[in-house]
Amino acid sequence: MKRAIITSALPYANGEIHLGHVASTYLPADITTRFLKMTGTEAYYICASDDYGTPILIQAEKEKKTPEEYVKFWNKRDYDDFTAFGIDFDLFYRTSSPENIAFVQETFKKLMQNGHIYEQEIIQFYCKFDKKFLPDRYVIGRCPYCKAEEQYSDLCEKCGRVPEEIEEPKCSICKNPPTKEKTKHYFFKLTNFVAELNQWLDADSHLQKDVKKYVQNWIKDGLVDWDITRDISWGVPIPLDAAKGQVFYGWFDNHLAYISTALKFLEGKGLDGKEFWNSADSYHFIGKDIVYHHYLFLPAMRIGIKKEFKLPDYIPTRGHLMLQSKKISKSRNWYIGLKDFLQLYPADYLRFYLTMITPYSQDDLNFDWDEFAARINSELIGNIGNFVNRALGFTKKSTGGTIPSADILDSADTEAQDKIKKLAGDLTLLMEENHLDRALKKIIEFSAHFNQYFQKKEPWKGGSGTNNCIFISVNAVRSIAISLYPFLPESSQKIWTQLGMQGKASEQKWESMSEILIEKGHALGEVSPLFKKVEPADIQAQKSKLGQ
Ligand code: B3M
Ligand code: ZN
Repeated sequence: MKRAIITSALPYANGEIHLGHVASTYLPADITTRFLKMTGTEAYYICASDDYGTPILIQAEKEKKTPEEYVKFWNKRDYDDFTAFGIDFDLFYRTSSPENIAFVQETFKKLMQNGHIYEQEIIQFYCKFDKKFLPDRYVIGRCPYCKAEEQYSDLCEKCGRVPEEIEEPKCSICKNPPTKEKTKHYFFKLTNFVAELNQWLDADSHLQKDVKKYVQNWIKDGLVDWDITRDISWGVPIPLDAAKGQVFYGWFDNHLAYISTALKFLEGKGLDGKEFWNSADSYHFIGKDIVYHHYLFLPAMRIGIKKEFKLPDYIPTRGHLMLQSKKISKSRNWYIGLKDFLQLYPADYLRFYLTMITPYSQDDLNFDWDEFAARINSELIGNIGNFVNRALGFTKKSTGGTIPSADILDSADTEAQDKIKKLAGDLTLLMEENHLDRALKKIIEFSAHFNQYFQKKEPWKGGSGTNNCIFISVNAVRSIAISLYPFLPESSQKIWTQLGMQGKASEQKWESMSEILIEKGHALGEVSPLFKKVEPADIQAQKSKLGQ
């Protein structure tokens, strides 16, 4: 049996999940996992909250909570929001788990033994008043490039650059100017891996070509070793006597949680975790802002421990979601929380729209309320919902829901049947190549064909082709239910129930969407409209909320 491990970028346990998070990462990963499971692959979707880092510590301090309490809250809230959106993790764990801490510390020791870690004294900002070193966000000041005030020392949110040295630095806690003190840090020797990283990138693989190209350019420009130490209390402790009070930088430990969480899950099932990992296809779904970490840092660390855990096969990388054509920003309150959205519309509406607008590329995407309404109303409801309801509703009305037997097929019937037979093959190719948007568009095309077929056959006139039309249309509805499952799991199951089928849509074999398995004499279940239209007035209300 084929195996697969799927992960998506680990959300910081630091605030609510919004639409920007789900479009490029969690949704495509969820669709892919559901698809793989239906094809008979032993596939597991693994994720965790990313619990460490200075922003989390600072925010916890502001809210007068311990960092443990703070991340526990967000871990649960994020998980609940994902679940409401139909994101079906096999395990959602945390980077602060005992398993991950042990795994990170072991990995560090191995990297050290293998000559990939060195110590170096560096100068760090220090606050005499708070008696603390001040890494990353603990220092604010003026950006040396764009002169924006009140920017973090590790990132200017105005121009997006990482300041070499921030101007007029201040301690973010007490606002006093910091001093500079010496501290000893550990570095990961990324520069040891240039040859092997190039080899990995050059090899024929499933990695996206355009992403590979710019990573290769970064390597050409020269890599720098990574400072993996932070002088703060919140993080995975560096397991050395000489490093008392120091923890790892969050990007050293977080991606290792892909592995440690997978091992926990697999071993919990009584499987040999390492053996499974190394015999599975691995997928890490990410947004394009963390390419550097996933295409350089992550593989280098795995190579550094002698590939005890194999390198990724797929790192599907997608662009950023904009909202009404403007960059999403939590600090400027320009975003839509996932939880809030789901109070307005069903998860499947959002899954449908986001899939349709998210190509397999790094192009940015745009959430637009008017477009959302138009696509749901015309494509999901006007096309798919319409065909399903028409075919099943007509059958109920004309035969009481019992499927008649087909007679001799005319050319329209044969053409329609051929569409059913070809559907699985067409979709499989697209799904395997990660073109989830194109696969969903194929399903819409399929449904559009059947709307036309139904129209052309005019079964309501009760002519000689009526039985064929019902027989073939109901089977096409079955194909739609199966093919939609990875994308719209709830709606797929609704169609399945209305069809009066046994078992669950999720339990069907993917390939079986191309078979004619509903036989004469089969009885449909209760039939009712699947979807409710999106009302223009409601959309206007949402736009007004955004000041539009
Ligand atoms: N926690 C979130 C981000 O930068 C970060 C991802 C970690 S993936 C190992 O998008
Ligand atoms: Zn201070």
